[in-house]
Amino acid sequence: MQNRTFFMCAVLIAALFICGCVSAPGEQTDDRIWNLTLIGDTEEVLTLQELRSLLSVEGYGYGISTVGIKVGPNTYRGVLISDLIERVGGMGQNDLVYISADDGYLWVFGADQINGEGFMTLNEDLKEIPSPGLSVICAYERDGEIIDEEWGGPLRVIIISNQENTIVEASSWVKWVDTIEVKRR
Ligand SMILES: Nc1nc2c(c(=O)[nH]1)N[C@H]1C(S)=C(S)[C@@H](COP(=O)(O)O)O[C@H]1N2
Ligand SMILES: [Mo]
Repeated sequence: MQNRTFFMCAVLIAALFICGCVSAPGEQTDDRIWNLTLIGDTEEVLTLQELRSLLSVEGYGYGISTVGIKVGPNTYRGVLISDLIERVGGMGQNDLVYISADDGYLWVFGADQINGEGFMTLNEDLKEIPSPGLSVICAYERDGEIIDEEWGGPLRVIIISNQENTIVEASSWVKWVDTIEVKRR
């Protein structure tokens, strides 16, 4: 009888692994269904899984909301917005990039910002400091974990820095990103 119970448990655990309900430690799974639409000279729709297969970058994200609440620092991983834009024809110096979400939120970035320039950066005492290397990414991982919906996941715009203690304004950190569009001017 004991043998039989043990056997049934082993079969159950094996079945859970096979159906993906249990994953091996350190393995990232994110089976959420999400589409990211890129619009430029051409159009492309990427699934979450396709986005995660692209070349990614990592950095520190430390934001401050308009009401003065600091969030971070955390590490974020994602794909450079500039790389995504290249896939649909790139952008000129005068073009703008509209990044939006289904809740109606929209943030407009200039070409310099897409390349990490022209953002205000602050130190821990909220004094303005010269900007270190910044990048604007479409993030899908925060501190090595998938980004939950409450935090703006599965995809959120994050301005990342190579320095842990650099604070940027978080109003451009669009949550639940679903469309990135290049507007020619
Ligand atoms: N989709 C979406 N993204 C958004 C917003 C929003 O209303 N909708 N608010 C923005 C503003 S103004 C700020 S300050 C931060 C707030 O981030 P938090 O909600 O994680 O604190 O998210 C930004 N991203
Ligand atoms: Mo805000």
